[in-house]
Amino acid sequence: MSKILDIEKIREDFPILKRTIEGKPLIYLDSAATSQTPRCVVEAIEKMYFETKANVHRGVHTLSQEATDKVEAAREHVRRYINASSIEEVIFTRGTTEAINLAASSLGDSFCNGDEIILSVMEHHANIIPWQLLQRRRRINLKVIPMNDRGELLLDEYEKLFSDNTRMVAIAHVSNVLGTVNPVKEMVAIAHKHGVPVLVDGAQAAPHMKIDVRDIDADFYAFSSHKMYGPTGVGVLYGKKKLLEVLPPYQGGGEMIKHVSFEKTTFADLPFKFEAGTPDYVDIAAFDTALSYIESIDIREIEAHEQYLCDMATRLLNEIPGMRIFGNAPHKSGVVSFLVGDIHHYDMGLLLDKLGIAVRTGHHCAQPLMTACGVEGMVRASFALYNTEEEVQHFVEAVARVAKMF
Ligand code: 7TS
Repeated sequence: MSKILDIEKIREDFPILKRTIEGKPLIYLDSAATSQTPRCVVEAIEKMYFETKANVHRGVHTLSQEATDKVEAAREHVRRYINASSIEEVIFTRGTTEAINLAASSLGDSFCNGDEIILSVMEHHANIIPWQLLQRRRRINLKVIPMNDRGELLLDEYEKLFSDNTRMVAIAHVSNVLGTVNPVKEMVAIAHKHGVPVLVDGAQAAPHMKIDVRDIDADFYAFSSHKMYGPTGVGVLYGKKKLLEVLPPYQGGGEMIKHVSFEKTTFADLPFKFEAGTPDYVDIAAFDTALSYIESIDIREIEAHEQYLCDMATRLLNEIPGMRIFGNAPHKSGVVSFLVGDIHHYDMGLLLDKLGIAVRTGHHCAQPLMTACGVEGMVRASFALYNTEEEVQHFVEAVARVAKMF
């Protein structure tokens, strides 16, 4: 029995969990796609709209200053949360996808034909396509770290991929499909030995474990608020100050400049150089509340609870005849991806939905990984702090029931 968190009390914070689907209580097992949002975060959004809505970083009037203070307080909170050295290293974006596009686009300016970027086979498309788009501007090559049958990256093979032309490594901290927690600290150390910077895609790590960018020594680290009980439309790109300082801006527009003339424009200091236009300041302010919510529970307890549910789901699912679980690394975060016999993932997802259970089906925006696993899609259950043992039990019974129908 998991005694780690007072789940019933936590569930009270998430009104959506009281919903029914097809007359059945909702069992939400798709938090890796997007997590649900506690009442306090929605209230923070409402309060901002009703009391403090004004554009930020401009205007001397009180509302604008209050709104600016909230955004900058959120930035300081993110800094603390990931243990960055300074707020200049915290850039707000629309999400992980935009954060990686920003990094790839700005870094790409200095890449030359023949340069190489190392990615892994388990990357989400958000950490593949921005680098492929760069290939339109520069004839760079992508090299791919392979994995073993358990879904662990092969570090020996990784080391062999480095050459004099390697300019960048971009890897997921946690796979959104396999749940593998990659040894990013070790992988960063290997890259740094070769003088190569590393971008870590933390979209699936930041909601589940303590992130310390300085301990990992990541050069860039990207994540999304909406997977961390926060609002949609907000993400973060952390970057080491000395690297960000020399990168060109990603987008141009208001608030990212020092001085503009038609002859010559100079850019604002960090982090504003990378934040063109009006940011999603309402949601950034509410992200601050989401981080406080996580801290009020303690990320280590959340991690232990999710680990417990994941282990339980894996053990019970494995008892179902024909079950194939993808990703069996010893160090896994809270997702279980699977197929049963030759039941199409889409059919499984639809039938589970009829039983009130929300899972994700398909290629999970990781088609190269699907190809490596020899499948077109999978069913994925992902866990968050509000899921219960009873839900896992119901979910496994439902999968077994659907399996019997075919
Ligand atoms: N990187 C990883 C590892 C992800 O899992 C995702 C989203 C992203 C990047 C992109 O994040 P976004 O917030 O910019 O969209 N992953 C998923 C998923 O697994 N199911 O839906 C979205």
